[in-house]
Amino acid sequence: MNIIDELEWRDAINQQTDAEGLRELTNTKAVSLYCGVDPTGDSMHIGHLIPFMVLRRFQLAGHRPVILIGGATGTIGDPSGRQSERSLQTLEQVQENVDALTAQMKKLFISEDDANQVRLVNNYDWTKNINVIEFLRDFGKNFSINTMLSKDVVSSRLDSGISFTEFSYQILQSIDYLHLYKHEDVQLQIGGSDQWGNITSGLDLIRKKEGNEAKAFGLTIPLMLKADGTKFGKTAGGAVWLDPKKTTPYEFYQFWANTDDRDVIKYLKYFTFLSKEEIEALAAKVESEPHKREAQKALAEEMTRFVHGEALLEQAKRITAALFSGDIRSLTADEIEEGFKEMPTYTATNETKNIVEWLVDLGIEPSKRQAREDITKGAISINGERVNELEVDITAGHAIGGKFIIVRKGKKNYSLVKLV
Ligand code: 545
Repeated sequence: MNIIDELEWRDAINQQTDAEGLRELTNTKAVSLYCGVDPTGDSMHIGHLIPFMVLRRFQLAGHRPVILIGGATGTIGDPSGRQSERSLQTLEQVQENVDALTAQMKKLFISEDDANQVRLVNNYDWTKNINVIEFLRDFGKNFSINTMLSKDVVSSRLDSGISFTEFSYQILQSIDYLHLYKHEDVQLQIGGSDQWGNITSGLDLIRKKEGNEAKAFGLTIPLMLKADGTKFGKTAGGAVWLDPKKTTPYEFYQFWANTDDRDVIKYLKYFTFLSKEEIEALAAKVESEPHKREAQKALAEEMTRFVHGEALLEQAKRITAALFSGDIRSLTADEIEEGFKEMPTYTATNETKNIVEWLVDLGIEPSKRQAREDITKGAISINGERVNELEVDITAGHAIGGKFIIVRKGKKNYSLVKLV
């Protein structure tokens, strides 16, 4: 299947500058293409990942991806999709983020096994030496203020205001595309739908400088929408980050595993590298036996493996299974910390105490009477083992890895007790 046909099947195309031309080009040669990211933070979240997954699809189809890290553009910040002016980051902050994002990109997209390697570039390299006269004469002269004002990014800010700095952002991104077109043979820029204005302004610059027959293209990817109308990629705890310190692999796995039946096939097409046949088989399962949630499991596995690797995927699955079966003892202290991050947490000292008193002192039970009742009816488990007697003592020996005791009240109410 041609890559454009594949993207169409996956519903991964929003706009294209020349659909026919791009289909033909991708059929006749290995095309170099790029997507950029600005170091405005130290990690991407799953929303940022989308166009880079598309970049990888091009790579798997034999094309040549370039990932651009915006060391220059990141010092300004893209006004696209924003209602208000950004505050500038310090140059040290930008550099730290460049380093963090470069490492993240390398981990995700660079593998020695790939025949056509990803190239990583930083626009600071060709932007830092442009002086102001050159900027205005060689580049500025090719931009019409009228056209710039008409772009969404700028027109939507005319009331609230926009600085000359942010207004000029599109020129910097255009210089990048021109540079990569001339020096790296890049003929396609892709990005999320918010990047349409920047991408087309780059194409205008290329045509002005290199002639109208210059063969260069733009393609954007739609924003992901959820069936229930809420914003994609957000959980109660905020965005779903790729950095395991911000979103643990277990939480990451759970995010995908909790996908609504109405969204899961859409996500499988959009995010995973599973084939059309595999996804169609999973779609049939959603219809015939939705309770098994096989499509959700496949999605969670594919995504967690892609972002965190096989070992952390296995760990996320072990935590999931232990929480489901109640077999807490099989987990290590690290796994408990990860799996119980979002659950109510209490701290206790390691002195020995009767369980009734212990539960009440911690605040897990409101009263001794309630604690006794729950224990007698078998509703309380410690580390996955039901406690039926009132005369049990909780000691330091209960702490898994010397650190954690897990209390379960009823079927699903877990609490994490940390010993200090
Ligand atoms: C800079 C110079 C270029 C080409 C592109 C750029 C970056 C671009 C931009 N992209 C967004 C971005 O977000 C910050 C991430 C923080 C870690 O601002 N002007 O850098 C997002 N991008 C991915 C998608 C996007 C876009 O990285 O394109 O649409 C989100 O899905 O918002 O020469």
